[in-house]
Amino acid sequence: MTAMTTIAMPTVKQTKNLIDGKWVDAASGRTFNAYNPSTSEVIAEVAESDANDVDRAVRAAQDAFQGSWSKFTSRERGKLLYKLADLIEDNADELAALETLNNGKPISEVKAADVPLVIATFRYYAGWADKIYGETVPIDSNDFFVYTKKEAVGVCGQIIPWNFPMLMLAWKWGPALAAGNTIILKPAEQTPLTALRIGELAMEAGFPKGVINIVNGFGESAGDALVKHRGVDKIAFTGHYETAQLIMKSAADTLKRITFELGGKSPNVVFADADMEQAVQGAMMGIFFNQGEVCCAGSRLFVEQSSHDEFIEKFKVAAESHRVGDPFDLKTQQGAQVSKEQYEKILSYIDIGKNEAELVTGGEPAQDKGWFVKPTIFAGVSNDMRIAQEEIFGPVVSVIPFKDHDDLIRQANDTVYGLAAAVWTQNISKAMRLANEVRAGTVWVNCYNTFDPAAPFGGYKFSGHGRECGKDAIHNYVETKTVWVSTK
Ligand code: TXE
Repeated sequence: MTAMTTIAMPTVKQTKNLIDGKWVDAASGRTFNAYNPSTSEVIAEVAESDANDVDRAVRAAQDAFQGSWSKFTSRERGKLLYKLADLIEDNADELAALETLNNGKPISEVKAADVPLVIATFRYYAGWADKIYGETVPIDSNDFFVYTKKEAVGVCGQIIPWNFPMLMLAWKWGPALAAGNTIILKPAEQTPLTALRIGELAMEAGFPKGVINIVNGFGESAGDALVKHRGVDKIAFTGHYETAQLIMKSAADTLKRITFELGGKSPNVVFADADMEQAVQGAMMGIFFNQGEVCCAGSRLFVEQSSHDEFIEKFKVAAESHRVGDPFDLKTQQGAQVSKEQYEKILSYIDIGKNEAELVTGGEPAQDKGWFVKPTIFAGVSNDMRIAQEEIFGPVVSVIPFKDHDDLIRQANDTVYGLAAAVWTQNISKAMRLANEVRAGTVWVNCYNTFDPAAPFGGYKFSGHGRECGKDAIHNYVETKTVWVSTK
């Protein structure tokens, strides 16, 4: 590593809550620590919100929804979203460094993937703002003119995770703001810093006070208060399905609209006729991208029996040459896991794996300081093992051999999850048959982890409700109003 290839550490400027256009401490005055996962050092103390802070934010969001924001035309809302995208672009280097500092992911990936996708998402939804409209309805009478309107749902609570802090914010804010809602964001307690910087940029862009509010804090206090608050009309959540189950129960009393983007145990399928080099790279990208902290990670790698041994050999070589280390080094391919809890969770699953299956490579921390885990491959896995069924959310992959298409589909669908799947083959019929039969919200054919704000993303079964991105995400943030006009 040379100084030339390493990016400088950013400074942390904002640690407060954003409520009603002002940066404020938590009402209790309490704070919690934000960490640098690559050193495990504390980098900031952030306002720790409770129900009081959430209540203040909800009132601000209600006032803005009924007042200033309701006066904005759709195109004016779009203009603000374009402006926010421009400001993010102007401050891209700082945001990228802040994301790496607080999340541990490699700066090269933040610059190549996270930041451009965030900007593209805001621009995509800026374009939608004046294209959200209803229909005229041909009912069975000439005595009425009937039409529908699409109206904003209202105050939206958005609870996001720590694996893509900026991108999850953009996926939530973009459609909500385009459709005219107001927002209370609860960033993950592990990674609040980039959300706060984007909050500052949103104020600079000119969003009226109360339209965008950010309350920092923990799920059981700040998150739960948001879910239970009567003034919140909708919750959008990304995280673990067990948390989603709690949220669903807590939201029942107020019958809130809810959408969920949850986890996965996605099958990444390699047929013997695949281009092996390409499939190995696809397997690497599928599981080691973002330290494996990806909801659609290809964590179950199904390999056709006849090419299994050749594949494992090549995959092992590739995993062992994967560069793990300082995320600020531009050459690093895998950084630190986000938190001590996540690091320990991954290591405990590795222990389970060592008892259940055969360790091919990795299986231990990658360095003494910080929360780094070596790229880990288990072979000889059967689909009913815990490492094949439970979401590890780290750089750990289970390789499962399969005999033929029917054997594969049965196993691929034998999971509670249904977020994504991928297939590597040179036979288009095989690929399309799999795409038809797998129960998953996204299917990649000879590619993995490709994203675009225009392409819907979300899950079947325990992987979620509703879709993010694309036109589909707009549906999450609008009510349909039907108007009957008598023409007699
Ligand atoms: O997730 P949580 P955690 C998975 C992954 C990971 C595991 C645990 O397997 O190892 O979940 O991670 C907020 N009411 N994913 O504990 O708890 C919380 O503050 C309201 C997959 O971090 O789901 C944070 O903002 N909110 C995933 C957010 O929910 C609550 C991404 C996510 O936290 C809450 C992250 C409550 N009772 C983890 N409890 C994906 N699908 O991308 C917590 N929160």
